[in-house]
Amino acid sequence: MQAHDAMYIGGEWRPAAGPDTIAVINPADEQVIGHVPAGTAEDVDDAVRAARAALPGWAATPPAERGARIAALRDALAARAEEIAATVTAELGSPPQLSAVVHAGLPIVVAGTYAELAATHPFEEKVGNSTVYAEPVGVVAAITPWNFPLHQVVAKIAPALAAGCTTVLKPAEDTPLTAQLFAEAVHEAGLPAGVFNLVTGLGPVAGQALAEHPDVDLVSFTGSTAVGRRIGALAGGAVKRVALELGGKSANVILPSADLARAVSVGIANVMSNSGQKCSAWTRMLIPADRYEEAVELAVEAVAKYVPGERLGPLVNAKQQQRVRGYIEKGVEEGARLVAGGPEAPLETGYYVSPTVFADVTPEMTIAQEEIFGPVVALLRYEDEADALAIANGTVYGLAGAVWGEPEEAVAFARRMEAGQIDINGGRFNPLAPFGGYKQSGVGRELGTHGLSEYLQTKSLQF
Ligand code: TXE
Repeated sequence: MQAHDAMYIGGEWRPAAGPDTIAVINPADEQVIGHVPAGTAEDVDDAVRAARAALPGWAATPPAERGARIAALRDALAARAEEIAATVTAELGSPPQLSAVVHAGLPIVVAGTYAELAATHPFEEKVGNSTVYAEPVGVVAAITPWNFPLHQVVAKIAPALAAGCTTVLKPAEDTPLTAQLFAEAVHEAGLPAGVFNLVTGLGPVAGQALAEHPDVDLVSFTGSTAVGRRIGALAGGAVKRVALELGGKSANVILPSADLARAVSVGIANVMSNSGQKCSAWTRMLIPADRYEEAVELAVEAVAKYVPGERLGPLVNAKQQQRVRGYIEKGVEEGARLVAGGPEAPLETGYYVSPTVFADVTPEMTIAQEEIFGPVVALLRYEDEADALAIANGTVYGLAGAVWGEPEEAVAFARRMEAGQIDINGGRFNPLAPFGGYKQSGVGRELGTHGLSEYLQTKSLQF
């Protein structure tokens, strides 16, 4: 794995201000695969200055031309798809198939949507006797997590660039190599110097410095609720724009009219994919009481396919492994019935967690309330639809969900759920559909025109 020992700032790889580095570890075998610089406030300042200097030129570039540059970025990512997939597998531990299709494939699609939206979005509209201009917010700070190392980056940087903003990225310390590949793609695509800048580093140092920087106009953060709250408070204090994409505890609601076998197997697959490290994972399965035991059997059968080290990758680091194993112990302590998996590590090497299913989970248990972020599914029973709705809406989160059943009933139920994105009978991913949370799952939306609007502010001229 070729790591840069520099920051990408102002269109070039510059040495970091300080000597410290961060070791990047392959979570499947615990081997160090590279080192990247641990950025400081000085590097962040350098990057923000470069972004500020590039702003007037990029903001004034015609949107169609910005779209053409983003299309070139998409092509540069596509040309590197294999390298990206291999890098994600090396630093996140995801199985090669998942890395190729999702981790490398999805961001290419998303970048393509913004190449097009930049060219077609109405940045200028007549409203009665006014002309309304959609203008870039300014310098954007993007702070991203490790669970989708490239997607999280593209879902912020592509719409920001389409809007005419300039950007500084601080990627997660666990997955900086994929971010460096992204910077290489930006360079190859010929984006003007300073439009995109990369500072690798630790969250509480480089991340914090970026979030607090007075010359940043908008902070877009995806990560833990704890850090999201702090960033939200900082942004509120400085009266600057903020977008927060935080945790989830999504409900997979199986109505009596559903195809139970399909709902259970797709539901289990949803949580096992990326080893459960997905804020939108349907971690609570809600099952009608009279079909409950049947669903438990189906879930146990479905989860057996996820063999650690084969179809199921490790968790990203030892801390996350410990955290998830702690939640499994908590589930047992609080009286849930373990029907698959458990807290013991399934393999000696690598940060693996056994695919785990809990039955007899009640809504107030910790494992039914808190985000676990691992391959752990809670099976809850409900008596009637009102009960199902109360359970589904009964957490502080509201990111995603699923409903299975007769289509009209399923839609009617979904409309009453407090969640931002819900799949009906399986659904199909749509890169243009807005993604983001109700309640404490966050503020703002990503993807499509809603994602673009986050990076725009309006000015109206009256005639
Ligand atoms: O998150 P952090 P962690 C949830 C998930 C997981 C938990 C902890 O439940 O178990 O969070 O994960 C940067 N100022 N999600 O510890 O610390 C950090 O460097 C500015 C959900 O990895 O929030 C990284 O770039 N930035 C989630 C990013 O924040 C700071 C995805 C996320 O790391 C900072 C990941 C600070 N003070 C975790 N401290 C999702 N919504 O998809 C850290 N960072």
